[in-house]
Amino acid sequence: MKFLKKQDSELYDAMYSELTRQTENLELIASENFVSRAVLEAAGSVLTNKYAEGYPYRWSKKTGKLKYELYGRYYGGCEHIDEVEKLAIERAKEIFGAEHANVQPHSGSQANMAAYFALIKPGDTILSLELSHGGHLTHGHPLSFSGYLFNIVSYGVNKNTEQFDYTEIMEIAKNVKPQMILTGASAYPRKIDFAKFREIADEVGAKLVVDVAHIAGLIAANLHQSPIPFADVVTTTTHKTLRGPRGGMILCKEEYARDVDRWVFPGTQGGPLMHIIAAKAAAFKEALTPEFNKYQKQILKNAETLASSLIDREFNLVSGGTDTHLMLINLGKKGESPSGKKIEGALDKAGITANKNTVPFDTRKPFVASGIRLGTPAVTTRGMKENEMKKIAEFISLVYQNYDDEEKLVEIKNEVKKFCGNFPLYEELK
Ligand code: DSN
Repeated sequence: MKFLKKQDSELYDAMYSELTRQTENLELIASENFVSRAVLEAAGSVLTNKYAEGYPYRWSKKTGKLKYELYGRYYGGCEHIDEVEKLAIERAKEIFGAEHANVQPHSGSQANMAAYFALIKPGDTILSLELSHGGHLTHGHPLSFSGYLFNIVSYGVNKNTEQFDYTEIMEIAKNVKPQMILTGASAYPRKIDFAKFREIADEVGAKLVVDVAHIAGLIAANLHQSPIPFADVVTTTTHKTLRGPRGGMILCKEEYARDVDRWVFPGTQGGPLMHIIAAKAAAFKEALTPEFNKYQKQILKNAETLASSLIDREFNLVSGGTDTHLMLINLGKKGESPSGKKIEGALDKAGITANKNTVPFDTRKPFVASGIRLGTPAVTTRGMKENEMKKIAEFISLVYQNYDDEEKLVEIKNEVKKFCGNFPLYEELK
């Protein structure tokens, strides 16, 4: 960052501190990851200079099919940008076996917005997962566009198993008769049966949207059932398990492709972020390699080991464990245990980054919450394996026992820094 350092030391200092934080701390936020240098290069490239409203293709009037050609854009000079977006699209389709991919959504929220608009109308009913049971704000929270524009009815997890009960969800769907059913989650540690959701959607004549933001990498590696054969539209982010730049993407059947495209641009966005689309293309190439497969397998092994080590240390995990990349510690009820907010703060002081999260049937408000969400994608990228997960469980347990002891937390932070030093990250950037 030599130019930035010379021109704007204030900004440089803040950014350099963030690099230090990322390398010295243990990153356990389930939705974060570390991209490769190739992805970083693409994201920080001259492609940020280019406007390219439109698409690198047109829909043929004769055949109704998509045809790559120049002049699908509203700007000149797009001949190279077109190649970049084409690479991203074709690689995305290959990874997921999708009929159509739109790689332009700036984020997962915008991907969701365009997907809903492509399938239903404002005022229609969406049946989606309750936020406090693992859903996402864009799945219907009143403060998000989704809750503002659509009539939202929620399903949750079963009180005993803390997992989906598909018979219960079918009953709710039959009563509600939604126009659209939405599944996928931000904090659900178990696999989701998309075929079951298709059955439910078909029973009530609803469209099915699946938001795979968290588990896209696992799906790409065939370690989780794919929603592609079952969903009308699939949305995702590209930066979580998929390990690309921050951004969104929509995959869909050809019959919805034109509507999806229209609702991304011009429906909800203007110019695509071409540097980010290039970074998506770079990440998608990585996702097509055998190494990526191994990496995803290791994410799961690490999550399993971290979960069982936490259980051995008497932590209570939502649903009793995990079969994905994430888990949720249920700290206990209000008045009987420290809150998620309190433990998140203590972990931060000890150099461990995680986030507070509501647990199903939480007795606290979302900003305080009774849970801590943990994920293994980022630490796995650093090269950590099962033994390190056992050590991480020990760190977490130590923090939990000493959450009010500032001195002890600093001691743990020094240990964490040493531990992370064994797994170099972005060394050449320092
Ligand atoms: N905010 C993301 C997460 O942390 O899970 C979801 O998009």
